[in-house]
Amino acid sequence: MLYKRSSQLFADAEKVIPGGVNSPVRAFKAVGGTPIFVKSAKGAYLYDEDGNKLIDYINSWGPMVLGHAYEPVVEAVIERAKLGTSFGMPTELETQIAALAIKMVPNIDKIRFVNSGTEACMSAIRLARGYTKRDKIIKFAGCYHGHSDSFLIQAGSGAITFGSPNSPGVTAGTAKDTLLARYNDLDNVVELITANPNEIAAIIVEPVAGNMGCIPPKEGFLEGLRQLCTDNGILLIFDEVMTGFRLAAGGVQELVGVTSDIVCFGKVIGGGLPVGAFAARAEIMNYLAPLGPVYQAGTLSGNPLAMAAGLAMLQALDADREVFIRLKEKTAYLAAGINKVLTNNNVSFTINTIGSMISVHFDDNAVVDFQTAAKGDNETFKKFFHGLLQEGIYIAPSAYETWFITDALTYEDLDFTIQAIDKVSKTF
Ligand code: KE4
Repeated sequence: MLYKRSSQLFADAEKVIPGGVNSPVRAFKAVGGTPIFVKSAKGAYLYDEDGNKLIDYINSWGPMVLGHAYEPVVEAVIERAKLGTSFGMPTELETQIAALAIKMVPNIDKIRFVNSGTEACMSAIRLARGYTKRDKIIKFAGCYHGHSDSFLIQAGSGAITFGSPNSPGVTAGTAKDTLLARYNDLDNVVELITANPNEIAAIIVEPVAGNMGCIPPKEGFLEGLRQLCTDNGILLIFDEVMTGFRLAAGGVQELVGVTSDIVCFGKVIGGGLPVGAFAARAEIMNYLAPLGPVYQAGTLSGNPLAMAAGLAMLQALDADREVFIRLKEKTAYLAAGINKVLTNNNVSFTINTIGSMISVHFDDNAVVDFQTAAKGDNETFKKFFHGLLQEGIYIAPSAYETWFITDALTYEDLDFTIQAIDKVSKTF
């Protein structure tokens, strides 16, 4: 596979865009090399600027759960664009997609649309703080909720000190209100709650973590968070930007039967256009302006094109609930195949998977939190990434990401991928 034109395009991009990309993970910093520039995509395949065809296991980091250029979504956007692209005024479309999301997702009465997952999570935190009149939040090391200041925090030494900024530009004043816990560690959460009585507004969690690779919740973890929040007047926020409308129609709340107080969405809900959303029962959502005192706004929130794409996507998923079973079966088939070939080739690895999310970690140990995810051998991962790329397979350019399976993948694609992994892993 040659990437001559992508390399030239990247050099051009670097002159006018910081790092040549509009989102850092695209720059291949974790794996080396230069990013692939996409010309087009259809179904399970990307077509890059050098004429290469790649099987896509990222699918825009999750949105393309039914494959790229999914006909009903494309048609909906084309037809809607002819009617005007943005008004800054309400449209019936917003009510239609809101009503459908509320039908599909448990325990929500109202939903507010925004333009990204970051905006959804940022707004959910503000709403929780306004509703509870408390300042602090708990998040988990390795969970990513977008680039809002409150989330760009890493643990200070020890488990119950305040967070410290892990990005310049985040103030100490902001960091002090973010407490960091270890994922899948309820005792650690109890420590934080005990050390900060009546001060914690919310616990925000990826109910299935996807930003340290894929890390499912341990048995009882989410149930334990639910009970701790209920007992301590804390709002439980499920960040389902990745998992929403992907792991089940009703997301992880449906999958595991644990309800959050606020749930955040992104990715799939926009059908590939910029949409985020946050939702809750009415007594919480009614705290939002213009009804309540918590301010939140956006010029392009509820944008008609984005709503048309999201509505077409949700309608397709709602009409064919079997898709979630197909996605799970395809992912399980892929996981079994990878397990077989990596075992045969004496590779140290762990595969984490749930529903249509999967990640491969080059370490024998169980990967259950950020600390264990960080033990993966990144040099092997880099060989894995580039080896697969040469075979025409595009996986996440970072060991701390999840692969997103699309229903457009065929079993021939999966077999091709497994054979490529067999070939590449023989070189480790
Ligand atoms: P956006 O602002 O990127 O739409 O969503 C932020 C976000 C929030 N919550 C979760 C669980 C997320 O995974 C994300 C964004 N995911 C990353 C991929 N790990 C987006 C890729 C990127 O940053 O370019």
